[in-house]
Amino acid sequence: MSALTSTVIDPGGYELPASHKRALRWMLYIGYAALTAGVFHGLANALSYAQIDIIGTFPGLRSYYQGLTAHGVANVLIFTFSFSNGFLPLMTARALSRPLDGRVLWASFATLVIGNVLTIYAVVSNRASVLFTAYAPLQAHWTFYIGLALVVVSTWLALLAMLVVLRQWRRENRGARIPLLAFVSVASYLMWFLASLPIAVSFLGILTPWTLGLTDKVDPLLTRTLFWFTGHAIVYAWLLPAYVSWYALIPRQVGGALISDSYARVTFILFLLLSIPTGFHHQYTDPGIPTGMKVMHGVLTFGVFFPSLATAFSVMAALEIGGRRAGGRGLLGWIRKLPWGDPSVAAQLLAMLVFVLGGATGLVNASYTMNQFIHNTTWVPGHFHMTVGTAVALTLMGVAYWLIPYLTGRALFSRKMALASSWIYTIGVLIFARGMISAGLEGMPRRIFRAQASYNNPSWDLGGMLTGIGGTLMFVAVMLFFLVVGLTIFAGRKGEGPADVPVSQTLTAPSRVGWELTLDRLGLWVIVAIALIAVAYGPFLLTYDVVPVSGPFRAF
Ligand code: HAS
Repeated sequence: MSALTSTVIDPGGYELPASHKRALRWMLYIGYAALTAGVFHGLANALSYAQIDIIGTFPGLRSYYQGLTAHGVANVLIFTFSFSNGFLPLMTARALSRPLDGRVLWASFATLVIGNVLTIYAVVSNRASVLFTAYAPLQAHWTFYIGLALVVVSTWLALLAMLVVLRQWRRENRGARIPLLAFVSVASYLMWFLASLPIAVSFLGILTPWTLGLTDKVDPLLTRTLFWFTGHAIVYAWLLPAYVSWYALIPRQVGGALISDSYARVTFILFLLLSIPTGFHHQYTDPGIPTGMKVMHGVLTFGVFFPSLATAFSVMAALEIGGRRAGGRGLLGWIRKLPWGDPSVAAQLLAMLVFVLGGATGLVNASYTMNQFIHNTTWVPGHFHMTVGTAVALTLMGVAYWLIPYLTGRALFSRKMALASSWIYTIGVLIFARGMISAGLEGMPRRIFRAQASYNNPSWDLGGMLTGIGGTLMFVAVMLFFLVVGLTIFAGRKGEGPADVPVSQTLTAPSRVGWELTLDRLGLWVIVAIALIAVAYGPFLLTYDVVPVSGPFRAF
């Protein structure tokens, strides 16, 4: 029990300059606005599986695929990265108690805005109905590729802002360990930086010249491969900001403590190393990729499963400490003692619980043979609505319940409404995913406009109906969330926001000697990550014969 009380406490109290807070706040607002805009299309897609067509009620919307593109781009690309651009630099500056470089921060903001405007133009004008998985042969307008490339550049600028402040801090604190909150924030975006290079090459070097008519034909398999090189790691770029909260904030919010500083660092280093060399598991069914390469990526996918498993143990232990400190007894009595009435905590606990199911379905996807059954069925959206759609989205909603009050200085408008939103969302996603998963096992294809499909199968009816019901509940929950955030910004009681970021305590201080010092050598880990990527992708890319066979298709 004494171990549960001896904790390393963050000194706290650093206040960011007001103009930095403003830039970070606006990036978060863009993210949460994208979440809200995207779920309107999400509702339409979910209802279409229940054979209810509301797509016609969207003014200016020309096809199901235009709506599906808008949903994917807004919810998994704009929401997640706008949030991270605001959240990760904020956490870094706060942990290092130093201001960010204001010019880089505002440059990141400006690039994000311009990228968004171009992307929205392309999607809204139906010039880019290529879905969020943008590769050949479907072709989009140049504004789509340049717009998304600029969003990526904005994330690089956010990373630069973090690296600059980290370098300054290291110069002034030679030999000191990087505070954990800063370490995990920087490691998250370092991984994403490496992962995002191929998609930038594909969008700017291959697809933009193609859409501008500078080249006639492109190689679809090459653009798919470059997309999935980035495209699997992207899911961890979405996940890691949520993990930053689960490791470095939630333990404090529940009155617990992180069990081990090094354990957390090792987990993030494993993500840096293993998130990227796994992309072929999205291409198990693609011809033209040697089976040996697919198997290697399959094995590494089981490798990247491990740090999430480790996270489950570590986060659970931190929660248990909190629950026991609050008087929880017995094997599971501590769970009831967690602060379920705190909407920020409740949202994130529910997100974790749903992620257990999301992770389990990921294992099925990753298995080379089982993947053949579920690939391109609704099983896959069932999986990813429990991962990015809940583990990430619900966590980021939970974070908003303290972060928006912290940045605006206004009290959360309604705890009850916020709590209701999280519970409705969780119930909704469980019904939704149950529908998608079971219908997927019956072979219902994903990405079909079932409301008007000329082929159908009665065995999909139950799954389709559950998808529609669950999706409607998720929509209602996000509307409630939007209301709470909007009312907090405009009508929350002034001067009542939290004074500080809830930085976790750790049971033991980071070691100042021995092998653990190596953990902080982020440059070294980046080099190891590059070496692993070279092993996993090098043989394929170096021997691949590029065959530009595909002209442009604008199908919808
Ligand atoms: Fe995935 C497809 C494999 C995780 C997202 N995935 C997708 C797609 C998306 C996506 C968007 O191998 C579709 C892309 C498309 O449009 O085609 N995925 C995995 C595996 C994992 C995994 C092995 N995926 C994610 C995450 C995502 C995400 C995370 C978003 C953020 N996925 C695949 C594969 C495919 C795929 C194949 C291709 C399928 C195909 O054929 O098309 C693993 O990383 C999962 C590990 C997770 C765990 C769970 C740990 C649980 C934790 C919670 C602990 C709970 C606590 C609760 C502490 C091991 C950490 C305590 C609370 C109390 C109250 C006590």
